[in-house]
Amino acid sequence: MAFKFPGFDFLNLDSQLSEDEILVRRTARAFVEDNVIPIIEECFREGRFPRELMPLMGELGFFGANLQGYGCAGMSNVEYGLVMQELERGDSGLRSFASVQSGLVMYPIFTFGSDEQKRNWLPALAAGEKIGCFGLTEPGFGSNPGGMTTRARRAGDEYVLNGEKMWITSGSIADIAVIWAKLDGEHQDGADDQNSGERVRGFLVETNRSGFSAHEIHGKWSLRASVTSSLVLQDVRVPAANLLPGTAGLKSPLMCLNQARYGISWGAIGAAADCYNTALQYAGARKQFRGQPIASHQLIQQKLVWMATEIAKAQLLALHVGRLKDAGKAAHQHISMAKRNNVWMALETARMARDILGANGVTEDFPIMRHMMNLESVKTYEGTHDIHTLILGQQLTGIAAF
Ligand code: TGC
Ligand code: FAD
Repeated sequence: MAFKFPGFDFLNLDSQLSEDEILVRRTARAFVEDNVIPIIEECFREGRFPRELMPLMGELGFFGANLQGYGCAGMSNVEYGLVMQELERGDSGLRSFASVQSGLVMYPIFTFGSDEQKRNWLPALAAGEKIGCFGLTEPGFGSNPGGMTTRARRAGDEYVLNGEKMWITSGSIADIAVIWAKLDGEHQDGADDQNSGERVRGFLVETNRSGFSAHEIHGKWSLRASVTSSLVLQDVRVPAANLLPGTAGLKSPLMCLNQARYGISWGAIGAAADCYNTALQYAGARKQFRGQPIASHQLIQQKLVWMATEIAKAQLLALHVGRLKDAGKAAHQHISMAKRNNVWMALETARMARDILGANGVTEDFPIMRHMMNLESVKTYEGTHDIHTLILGQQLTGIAAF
């Protein structure tokens, strides 16, 4: 049972949004209401990614929304954030798909790619006709991607790639994989093999190439409406033209992560607002002790007030970072603060909201437990909560504690 979602705007933040921004949010909210809410519990239960929604999402301009040209919608970063907020109100898995397609596949092609790569891939990715994935994490290197062992070796007019990637969103449904690998042959001393990211480069790997295989990871209790896979690259040969020519070191994939982390900071607000709204409505209807609605009890009100305050603060943070990003002034540490805070806030909100629903809260009749399980992944991916703590700690103290 899903209560009608009225949005959340305690601080009248809509007064800070332009008409275009409100229109974009309305469009994304209607898309979620009409197309996602009716099917999402079943998708989650069945472990099914709703691929059938991709063409419509493409038509609505949700992929690569904040990029210009090549069939992209050319939205501002705030508009892009509002889309992510609405998608994650539906389900984190859908927002995940859009984050990867937009921030981790289209953004690197747009930013580091050749004209030919942009022309070949961006329009089809924007339309949702082609699907992309982003391979950075490896079985042995998650928080520390600089240690990656995937290698690319130049052989004539080709590169040969070998390695394994893990936990890759959309991996086994992707047409194209952005693979991060260390380039062999430039430094032969091996001294930087352990951890340096200097030799990291991005490659476009068509997933039908010989030696490439993707294997779906089953058994997740989180993001069940999203595909997660491992990738194996065994002597995969790609033309030299598949190197993303603008990539230069670990900084390049980290720049992509900024795009996705920024979107998550908005998305988490959507999940939190859905949990809060469900708890508020439920508390008004559910009666315990002397026929009183549980909303009349002080401890319930305290929880609702905590949630509403934290969601409002998270909205301010996301909007401010979005405005900074639109002005070209967002540092990656600003984005870390927003991702870290807003995902934590959403997970705490989901747990409190679940509590307010009592036993009903653990069922699929309400969206809270699904959001909560999803948010456990969101807390971990794109830099764990604690890694963002250390990024911010480094910024404050000047000391890297990784
Ligand atoms: P470090 O030496 O600190 O940095 C290397 C160079 O990069 C610069 N830099 C950044 N630049 C842009 N954006 C950022 N966010 C940046 N962070 C660092 C840095 O200034 C340096 O530049 P330069 O010029 O000095 O060379 O690198 P390190 O190896 O010590 O690692 C730093 C650390 C731990 C912060 C980083 O590796 C990290 O962020 N780790 C977390 C890994 C992560 O987030 N993985 C995400 C994988 S993708 C994913 O999860 C997708 S989920 C998608 C979904 O379904 O929604
Ligand atoms: P680890 O790095 O092993 O960390 C384990 C624990 O140790 C964490 O609590 C961490 O905070 C802590 N820790 C690690 N180092 C330190 C330290 N120095 N100090 C203190 N604590 C530390 N990756 C991709 O490349 N592409 C994707 O599309 C993608 N999609 C994903 C989808 C899902 C559903 C999930 C769950 C993950 C996905 N990931 C993806 C991987 C994700 O980015 C990693 O899981 C994440 O970066 C953490 O890496 P790890 O799981 O190896 O944990």
